[in-house]
This record gives sequence, C-alpha cells and structure tokens, in this order.
Amino acid sequence: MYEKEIESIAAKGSNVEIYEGLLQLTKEIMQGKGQIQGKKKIYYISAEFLIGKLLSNNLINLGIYDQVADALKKKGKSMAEIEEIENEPSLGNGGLGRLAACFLDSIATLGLPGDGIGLNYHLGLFEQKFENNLQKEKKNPWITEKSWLRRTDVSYPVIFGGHTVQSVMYEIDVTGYDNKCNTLKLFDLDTIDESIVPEDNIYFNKEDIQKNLTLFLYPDDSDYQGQVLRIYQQYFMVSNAAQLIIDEAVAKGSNLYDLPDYAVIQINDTHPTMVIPEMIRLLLQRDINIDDAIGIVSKMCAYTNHTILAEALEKWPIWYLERVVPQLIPVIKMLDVKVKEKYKDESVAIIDKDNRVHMAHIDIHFGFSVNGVAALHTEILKTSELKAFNDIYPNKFNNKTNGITFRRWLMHCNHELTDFITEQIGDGFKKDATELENLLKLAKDKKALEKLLDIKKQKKVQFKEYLKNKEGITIDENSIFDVQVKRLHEYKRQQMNALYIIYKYMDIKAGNKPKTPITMIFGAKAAPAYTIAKDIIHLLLCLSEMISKDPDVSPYLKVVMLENYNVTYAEKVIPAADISEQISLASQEASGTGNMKFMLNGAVTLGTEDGANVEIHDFVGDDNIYIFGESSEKVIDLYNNPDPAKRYCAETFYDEDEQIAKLVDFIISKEMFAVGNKKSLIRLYMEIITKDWFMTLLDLKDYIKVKEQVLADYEDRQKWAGKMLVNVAKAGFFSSDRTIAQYNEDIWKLS
Ligand code: 26V
Repeated sequence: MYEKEIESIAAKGSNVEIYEGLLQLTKEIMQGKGQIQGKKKIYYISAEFLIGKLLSNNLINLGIYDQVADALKKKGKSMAEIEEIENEPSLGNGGLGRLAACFLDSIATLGLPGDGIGLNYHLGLFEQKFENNLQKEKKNPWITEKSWLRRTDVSYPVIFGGHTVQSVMYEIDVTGYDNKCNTLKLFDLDTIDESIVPEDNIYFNKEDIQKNLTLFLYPDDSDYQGQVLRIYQQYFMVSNAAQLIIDEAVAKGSNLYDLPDYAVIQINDTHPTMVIPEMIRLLLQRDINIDDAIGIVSKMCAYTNHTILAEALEKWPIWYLERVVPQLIPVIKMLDVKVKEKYKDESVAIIDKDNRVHMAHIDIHFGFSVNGVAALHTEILKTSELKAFNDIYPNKFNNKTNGITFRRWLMHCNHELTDFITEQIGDGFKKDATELENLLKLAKDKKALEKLLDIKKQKKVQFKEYLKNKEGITIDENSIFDVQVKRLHEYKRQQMNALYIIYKYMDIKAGNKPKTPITMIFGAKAAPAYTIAKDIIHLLLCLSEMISKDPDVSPYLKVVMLENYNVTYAEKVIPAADISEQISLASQEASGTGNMKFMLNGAVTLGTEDGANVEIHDFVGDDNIYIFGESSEKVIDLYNNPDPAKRYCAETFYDEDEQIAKLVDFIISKEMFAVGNKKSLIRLYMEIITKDWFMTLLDLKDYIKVKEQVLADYEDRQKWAGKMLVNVAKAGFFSSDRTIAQYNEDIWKLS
C-alpha cells in the first residue's frame, strides 16, 4: 500500500520536503482509518502530554515504517535525518506527561474510544541552555506552519471573573498500533501573543490573560500573579473539556441523567480537578437538581494520584478561585458543606480552616475511583498519606502500576534489539508483551548473549555520534554508560550521584584506576524557581568541567550533562545505557517510568526499593538488579517519629562520619570554586549539611558500596549479558497495554 506515494516523497529534493510529504501522507492515512467508535468514551484530561516526535511512531503504528525507511535508503537517505526536521512538541514536564502520551497510544492500540484533553502551549515548558555552568531558560516554540495539529471549528465560551474568552480546539490524531484512531484535543485562544516573551528569558506580563493564557506549561508560580495564571489555565482546560464531553454525549443520545453511560473522565493528578464543580455547574444550568448533578458527576470521574510530595498537592486559597472563577464558588462551598455534614475530621475537609481549597479532596470525595501508580505508592496512600480517606472509602482505592508503550520505547528507539527479539521468539511480543519471557530460553546461549552485548555496543556508538553532532562532546563507547535522566528534584537525589562522582574522583586521584572507564550521563531540567535544583545542576556541570581538566582522572571518569533533555534525547540515550540510576529516597518516587524504559532496553537497575523499582525487583530477582538504601517504612518513620531525636538529622551523619564529611566538603573546595559559582556551591553545601530534606546522607555510603559492586560485576561480560537478558525478558508486565487493560477492566468499563 502507498508504494507510489512513498516513492515519490522519497524522491523529493530536500529533507524538509520529504518530512512535509511524509507528514501529509501520514495524516491522510490516519484520517482515512477513521475514529474508534463506541457508546462510552474515556476522556483523559491532563495538563501535560509529553508526546515526543510523532512521525516514526505513527509510521510504526500504521505498519509502513519499514517501507518508508527502505524507500529513503534507496535514495541515500535515513529516517534519522528526516526525523531531525520535526520539532518535539513541548507539552510536558516529566513522567506524568509522558505517561499520558503512552496511555493515549495504548488506549488506541486496544481499540478503546478515548481522547486526551489538554492545552496547546505555544512555548512549551522551556528550553534549557547552559551558560557558565548554570541553567538558563528560553522559550521553546514548537508549532510550525505544517504540523500534526489540525485546527477545528469547535469553540466554547469560557467565563472568567469579569470577562469571557472564546476557545479554539486543535486536534492531533492518535493512531493505535494496527488499529484506528483517537484524538488528542488541545484547547487554545486565538489572541495569544508569543511576542510578549523575549528571546533570551521567560519573563512576561502574567496579567494579560488574553495574550498569555496558553503560552507556557507551568508558568512560574513563585508569585501571586503566577499562581492565579495557573488557575486560569486549569479552568480553561476543564471548562472546555466539560462542554465538549456534554456535547458529545448529547449528540450520541444522552439525556444527561445517563451521562456516565457515555463518558468517563480520568483526572490526571489534581490539575484538572475543577472539572468536577464545572460539570456540576453545567448540569445545574440545565435544570438538574444539585443532588442529581453531584450523583451524575461522581459516577463519571476517577482520580489518579502521582505523588505524595506536599508541594505538589494543590491547595488554592479560596479567594484566588473567587477572583478567577466566581461561578464555581457556590458549587465548591456546597460540596464542602456536604462533606462537613458527614465527616467531622478536619483533615478530609474540602475547605480548611485557613480557607484553602484542597483539590485532591474534591477528587476523592466526588470521584468513584482513586488510584496510585505503583504497588508501593498505592499502599503508602492507603496506609499513610490518604489513610483518613481510605478509612471512609476503602473500595475507591486501587492500584494501577504504570507502564510504557513498547512501540516507542522498543520498536522505535531500538530497531536492533527489536529485530534480535523477533529472530529469537517471533513477533508475537509486539501485541502481547508478556511473550518477551520466551527470551529466557537464551539464558545459557553464549552466541545470543554475545549478540545482546553487540547490540548494546552499537547503540552506544550511535549515541556517541548523536552527542558529538549535537553538543560537540566526545565520549568513549568502551566506557560504562551510567545514566540518570529525569526531572531534577532533591527527592530523586541527583546530588547523591554527584557525591559518588566526588568519591570516585578522589579514589582515582589516590591511584585506584577503574578497570573500565566510566561515563556518568545526566539529563535534567530544574523548575526555573527551584533554587536548590539549579544548584545541583551547577554542581554537576562544575564536576564535569573540573574532571575533564584533570589529566589524572579524565581518562577514567567523564561526567556529561545533556542540554535540554527531552523525549528525543531519551530515545537515544536509554538504549545506550548500561546502568539505570533509580535512586530516589524510598517512599518518594510514586512509580518512575524511566526505570521501565531502561530495563526494556537491557540496562541493569541500580536503585532503591521505591516506586515501581519494587516490582521490577520482584520480576527480575536479586541477581539481576542492585538494590540499596533504607526501606520506605524506615524513611517514613524518620520523617514522622513522635520523638524528634529519632527523626533524620543530616548534621549527625555529617559530624559523625569522616568519609561523608570529606565528600560533602569537596563541594566547597578550592577545586570547585575554581570552576564554579561560590554562592551557589555554598548554598547547596549548607542545604545538605543542615537540612537535606530527602536524606542524601542516609543512603550515601550504601550507595557507594553497591555501585562499586555494579562496576566490578560489569567486568564479567557474559554474566552481565545474562542480567541484561533477564531484564528485557521480564519487562512485559510494564507495557502500558497491560496498564490500560487494567484501567478499563476496573475503572472505565468500556465495552
Ligand atoms: C505538580 C506540580 C506542582 C507545582 C508545579 C508544577 C507541578 C508539576 C507537576 C506536578 C505533579 C507531579 C507529579 C508527577 O509528575 N508525578 C510523577 O508521575 C509519574 C507518572 O505516574 C511517576 O512515574 C513519577 O514517579 C511521579 O513523580
């Protein structure tokens, strides 16, 4: 199919013309496939959809990737160079957004009617630049004249305190693997003015909503105007969603009382929470009484919690909401009264005594399902963070361990490994990922294990070339690639990895040269207003510079910080990784999904018993993962012990352990001051020795010990290949197809 069209596109002169030709053809084929139909639809509402570039993925899902790649090859071109033309949509921040994208792929692949609903941020999150070893932020425009976006004539009025704006809806088709299409619906305003943001920073007038509403994802909220802008964005997203959902259901024959037979809404973290009062408000307007309206909406809404971090559990002062969405206040107050009538416990109230509205509490009381994203995380929600709610609604709580789409995270990013697996066990795993287990028959097959090592080497060489072209940095493909790529946050403990680098630097200086050189690779964006996170980036960049200038150490140790880490970078670096760093403080990483991507691509995990690492550990067994650090129970006790003397105290670790003190002190050494910013390094040093809220020093020594073991074990190549094999073979459970099948079975119940 489409041979002629593909050949004529491949014959075009420039890469841009080829890309645009393929874009057009792919869009036409997807349109021709038609939409997945069904009475009831799942609406996945999310502030983020980190979808990545779409061309290759769409071609894979349409089953014409190989055909296109062959046609290009005949003309002396590669898919890789054509992909370079496409901008990566900058519509997400981290795991939560990438999960939403994997879910859309799996929902369509399973043939379930389901659309994503979000916002069309023109300038994305931000583009990260490094200057003087510091993170700088720039706008990240990604929309071009020809893109996957399709403007529709769907438009809704959205009322803000004082004025009404008129939305416009864009769509991006989401094709299932060997299936029809759903859509990602992104709302926007025609009045947005990108020119109010300068070229070299991300500051703009936060009060001009008509011009700025959909400029940025998570605009800086360190001031009042920024916080209010977030509420404007959230309400704009959910008001459009609610109007669309009602319209679509009514068009299919709903009388509104039976809305739950037509629509189920998954609320992705608390950002879309206002969809609950908004939907109730719209039903009241249509003459449905309050109890019926609450009953209808409560049967439609399900909430996913993605974090226990207090800073991320949204609580808005009610007067902020009064200013932005006064029409929701009577509804929210009504919901609050209903809760207070039933439950005296202050901790489950919607409006607290300081007049703040707890968004998660609205979701839990007025949704029918609450889920965590990994077994441990759900257990912590039930027994600790949300215990009071679990006592009231034990049947609402359920676990849905996250997953990743194997189309993007294996078939697209690692053709070599995909081909190897297909040769060994056939291609059934492409539809049923659990078939990967059949690879275990190769556990003693020397040739197959050699081949696995060969493939890893090839991916390392490819990444080396990519990095060289992109950033001018040279790395050694024969070194061990030890990779930590994820958002920068203290709980993820990139700073602990930095302290390991200091340890290794000192050890090499002392004459202990590693058998195989080590390349430590980081990628991370820090939130623009998160000072300590930026200090940690500074530390890593300074270590990188300092070590590269030291001839005693640089042949054995290299530190690379990837600039502007994004989905495209992830697709290149993850297949090249030997070691997957998943070192969050136990209890703090809800799930992690990077951990699954690394495993699937044959990296071995070095991690704590946190999030989905626990389940990865269960699947691969003790011999194929490296676990260190204190347990989540212990950590929770160190936070909450009624006796303050038994709580975590960084100072004690620092004062009582010479080795720890030596490593931490190096942050403010003359070597570091020679390349870095004194103020930033001292601030980070003080933070670690006096506060260290995420307990870096608690696990540091165990981390160093176990990491040394990993590096030693890497030397036995056959044995290491065996570990790689088990990781790939056991990754099947972490397919988002499995996750989505479970959401459907337990929550959505689409037929
Ligand atoms: C909260 C906030 C609050 C303040 C400003 C910006 C912002 C952005 C995002 C969030 C929600 C954070 C929740 C989150 O991203 N959780 C991640 O979700 C992944 C998918 O379930 C999971 O794998 C990660 O472990 C979890 O950290």
